[in-house]
Amino acid sequence: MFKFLKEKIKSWAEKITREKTKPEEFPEKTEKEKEIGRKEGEKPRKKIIVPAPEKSEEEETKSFFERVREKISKVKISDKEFDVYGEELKTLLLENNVAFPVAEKIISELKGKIVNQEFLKKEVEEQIKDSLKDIIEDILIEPFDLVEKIKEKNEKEKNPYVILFCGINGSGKTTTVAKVAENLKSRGVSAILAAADTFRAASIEQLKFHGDKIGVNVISHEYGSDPASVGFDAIKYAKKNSIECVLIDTAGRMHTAKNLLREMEKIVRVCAPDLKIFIGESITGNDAVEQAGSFNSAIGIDAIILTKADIDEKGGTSLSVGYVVKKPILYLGTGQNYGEIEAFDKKKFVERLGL
Ligand SMILES: Nc1nc2c(ncn2[C@@H]2O[C@H](COP(=O)(O)OP(=O)(O)OP(=O)(O)O)[C@@H](O)[C@H]2O)c(=O)[nH]1
Ligand SMILES: [Mg+2]
Repeated sequence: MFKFLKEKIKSWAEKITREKTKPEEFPEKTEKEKEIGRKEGEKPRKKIIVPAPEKSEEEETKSFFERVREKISKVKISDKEFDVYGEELKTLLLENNVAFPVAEKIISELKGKIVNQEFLKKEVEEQIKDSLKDIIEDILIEPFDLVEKIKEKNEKEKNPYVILFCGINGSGKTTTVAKVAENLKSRGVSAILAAADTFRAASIEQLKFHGDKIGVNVISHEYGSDPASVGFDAIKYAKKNSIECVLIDTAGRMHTAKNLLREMEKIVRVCAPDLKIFIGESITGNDAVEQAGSFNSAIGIDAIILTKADIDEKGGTSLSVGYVVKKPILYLGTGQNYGEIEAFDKKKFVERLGL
């Protein structure tokens, strides 16, 4: 993820320390001067060989300090200098699917943290990395534990916890519903699935196939029936049978299709879900950010799951989508099998960036 970020920071640190070490008042020797060992026009000096005097202990110590002085001496990064690195960083972030406002925020915060601060030369690289790490950890929203939320509601209201999954066509909703249900089951939470995608051909069979595989019941109606009533019936069934969590799968819909978003509003009104999860593909960058924004305006999403993280080499979607809609990423989908879902972890994310 964030290809070349580590390498970039290393090269900046090298430039920053090198440029500050170069003594401006001593211009570089020309090739000829290097060859003859003196300035052009200067008379050659006689070589006088003086035997090296014995060094006292004090002098040894002094030269040792001289040697380390280079390493521990300090540098400051100027405003002008930072602007060059800032531009490079912006390009790198945008190339890695980071949304524009997020890239701008990272750069302005990094500027605030490192410009005109004194750093030890040997620590420049680490300082830049640490600053970026703090900024990125701050941007990411801390996810909550789903099982805790479910148990909380079950205990307080003696009612099932209802989760609605939404997103555009093919983003991975149905697969994720099955993954989450299997994950809940493995953690001792009973679940039921609602086949509220009554629109796409074979969608009900697809969910039933998953339900059979993971051993979780599926409530379904006919194709073409009202998706809100499928969700409603599933909740009724869960209440009657003391099932702790209802997961409602919905039909994929473009975030720009107003009528389909209105249908989504109806499902929300009828089913009153405790959690509305937007499912986006991590490979799509700005598109996922835009989709999350539209679904959020239409129904007010509470959390995000990004699928296909296993085929995402960039990583910028994770950083941008939560920040733009101010909602946490709960899980990353990391493959096509049920077990291939992992709880989103901020620390792990920055580690993967090499920070
Ligand atoms: N590699 C990978 N593939 C995934 C992941 N999640 C889902 N898929 C695949 O993406 C494709 C679409 O998944 P679905 O779950 O059917 O997507 P959907 O959003 O329900 O699709 P519609 O109902 O048609 O809108 C399938 O081939 C899944 O196997 C993931 O985390 N990684
Ligand atoms: Mg589906």
